Amino acid sequence: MMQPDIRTDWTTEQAQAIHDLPMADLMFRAQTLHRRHFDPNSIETASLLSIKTGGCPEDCGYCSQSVHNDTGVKATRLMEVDEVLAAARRARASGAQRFCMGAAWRSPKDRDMDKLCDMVRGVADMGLETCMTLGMLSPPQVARLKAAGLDFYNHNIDTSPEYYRQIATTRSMEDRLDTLDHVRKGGIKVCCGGILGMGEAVADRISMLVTLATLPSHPDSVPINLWNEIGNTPVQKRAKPVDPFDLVRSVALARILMPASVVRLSAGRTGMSDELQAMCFLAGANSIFVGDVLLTTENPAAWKDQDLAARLGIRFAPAAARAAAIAAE
Ligand code: SAM
Ligand code: DTB
Ligand code: SF4
Repeated sequence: MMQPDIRTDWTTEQAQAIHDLPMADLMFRAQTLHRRHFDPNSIETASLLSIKTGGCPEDCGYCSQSVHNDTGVKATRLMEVDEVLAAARRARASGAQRFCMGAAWRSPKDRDMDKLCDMVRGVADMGLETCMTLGMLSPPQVARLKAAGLDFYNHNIDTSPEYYRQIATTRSMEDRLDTLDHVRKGGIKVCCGGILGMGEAVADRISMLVTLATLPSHPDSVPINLWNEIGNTPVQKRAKPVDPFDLVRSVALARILMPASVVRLSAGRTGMSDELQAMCFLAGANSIFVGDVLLTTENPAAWKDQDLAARLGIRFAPAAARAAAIAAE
């Protein structure tokens, strides 16, 4: 059932006005919506595995895995299914609820599809939620992954439509939106967000969130990544530190524009203080990646996340279950 505070007709002006509210008003509004749709003391955990690293033909200016960026990341072949399943088992044992598999491709080759589908089936059989990020997908590829049991597909718009060309040229925002369309129409849940700190203006962050919030339906998950420094990339040259309060404002705006979506505080947590992460959770972030590495960069150690959760009285629990419980109240 569509709920009254779920809107897909947000304007940039409305979003800007919310973003610029005095912090206490912004946080109150975000918290009110957060508590209406989610248990505010629960956080979802996802684990990432790079199933095919480096050697990517795309020129995304932020990425350690692009052949256009001399970052020292070694290209690997697609992992074997049993290696992936062993990693998923370890992730489950360490408490992850979702297992996300990422490949550095412009798009998967049809010859890889059998292996990818076997990975999805194997991970789903372990009782983990499944997510993949493989680049652009055609509708038949979506249908195959859906039939194998893929729950989520991650495909970020990364930045605003206005700033996009500064970040990547081998693909367009329209290409990204097309894949998102295929994924949504194929019945796989959409995970879509972007990166802050690539030298964009605050207006670009607002525009990116409005773009997400005005898709035909809101992404089920919205990853907010903070630029994780990668030397020798075009983005490293233009990157500007994000004012921590502006990060909180972006998280709160994501929560307010897309109240029933899970907002994931994704890359960049190693550079955030505990207090900043706590403010992001108060502003409506309710998911994190757990595990020592993301794809090629560091993530906080498990003990640090467990310690922070304990100090804040946060439980790690799947979002779907608690959203259903709240809807049934
Ligand atoms: N090839 C696939 C694609 O482009 O969709 C998936 C992999 S890609 C690494 C997944 C997302 O991670 C990117 O869309 C971007 O938003 C985020 N990301 C990549 N490098 C990052 C960095 N250095 N800092 C923060 N986020 C980053
Ligand atoms: C997303 O938005 N963030 C994750 C996931 N989707 C695939 C990836 C973050 C990557 C950070 C850079 C790296 O580790 O290479
Ligand atoms: Fe990196 Fe994905 Fe861009 Fe390839 S398509 S360069 S893996 S972000």
